[in-house]
Amino acid sequence: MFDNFPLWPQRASTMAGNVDALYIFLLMVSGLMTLLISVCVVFFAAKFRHRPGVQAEPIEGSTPLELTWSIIPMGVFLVIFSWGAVVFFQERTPPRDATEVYVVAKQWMWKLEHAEGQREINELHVPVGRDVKMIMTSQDAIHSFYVPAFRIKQDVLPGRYTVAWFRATKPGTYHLFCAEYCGTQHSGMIGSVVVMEPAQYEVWMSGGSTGPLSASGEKVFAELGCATCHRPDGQGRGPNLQGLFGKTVQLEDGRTVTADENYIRESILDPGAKVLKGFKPVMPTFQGIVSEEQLNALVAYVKSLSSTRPGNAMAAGSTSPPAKASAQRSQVQ
Ligand code: HEC
Ligand SMILES: [Cu+2]
Repeated sequence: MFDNFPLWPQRASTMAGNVDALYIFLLMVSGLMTLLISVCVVFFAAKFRHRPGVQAEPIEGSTPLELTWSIIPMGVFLVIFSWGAVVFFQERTPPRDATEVYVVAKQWMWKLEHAEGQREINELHVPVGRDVKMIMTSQDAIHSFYVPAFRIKQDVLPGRYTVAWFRATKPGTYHLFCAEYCGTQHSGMIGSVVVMEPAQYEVWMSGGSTGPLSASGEKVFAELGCATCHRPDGQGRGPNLQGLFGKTVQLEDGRTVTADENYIRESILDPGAKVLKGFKPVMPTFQGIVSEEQLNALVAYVKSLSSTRPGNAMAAGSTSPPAKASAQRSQVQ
């Protein structure tokens, strides 16, 4: 409709329509209120203008009037609140079987690595119609992953993972911006998301992979000696990591936590922060030893050992069947 005068960025994800609908509603409510108030200002200014011989009479309040102007706005605000909450939780909750991409932001570029192993810089190739979950962290300052056409924007912080997801609906190339001022060349920290037809995407995927991310993770796991303590038979000094991801974990201090990406990350960088019940805090920290990329690979590997992630078992190639993995885990616990 507004091809020559675009008021909105393109809508290229399943979220875009929802976000825009809410935004248009907000604009309409604000517009109507502005109109109503301006009309009243002009009307009352004319009607109650000063005239000779007429004296203004103060009034002492009116219950019906006050109820009206309290209840109607409250209703409108509650509509905005619940509608906003629904959209917010949709944006916040990645679907379980989404394809995963690990994102490392640094001054001043985006480094992306697909769970299948493809690496990219400032470019993200995705298929149309598939859920894509991004697991993001920063090597330095705070950045923000922003794709206007998908209506997603998520801060990317050093020292932890944040997550965003989308499902692209239209093939094409879309802007990727950093939306958080992150230093002198912040404005140059831009890239693109290339949405492809599934067949095209398969062709793209088949080139230039070094193997699944979880497989590189398995290598790092062996190289750093993780495997000596974390053995699949549970005979090492550390717990068996089979089936860990997504589980509720009992800690030594009585707390329980969910083993998500951030938990695995923290277990590697700061093992003392959350010590598993029944174990001694003997695991050394790997802070400063593993790079963000190696960390992502380790996280992907530990996830691939889990039965709760069907999507990843495939990517791992060499993992044991889900049922076996969780049985092993429950033996150790
Ligand atoms: C010296 C033995 C040792 C080494 C080496 C070691 N760990 Fe550990 N790890 C442990 C112990 C013991 C625990 C349980 C106590 C704790 O939570 O700190 C643990 C806990 C964990 C947990 C949390 C497990 C759970 O079930 O909650 C993860 C994840 C983990 N380690 C990953 C790794 C990775 C990845 C490496 C290699 C980079 C590694 N570990 C190296 C001994 C070790
Ligand atoms: Cu940035």
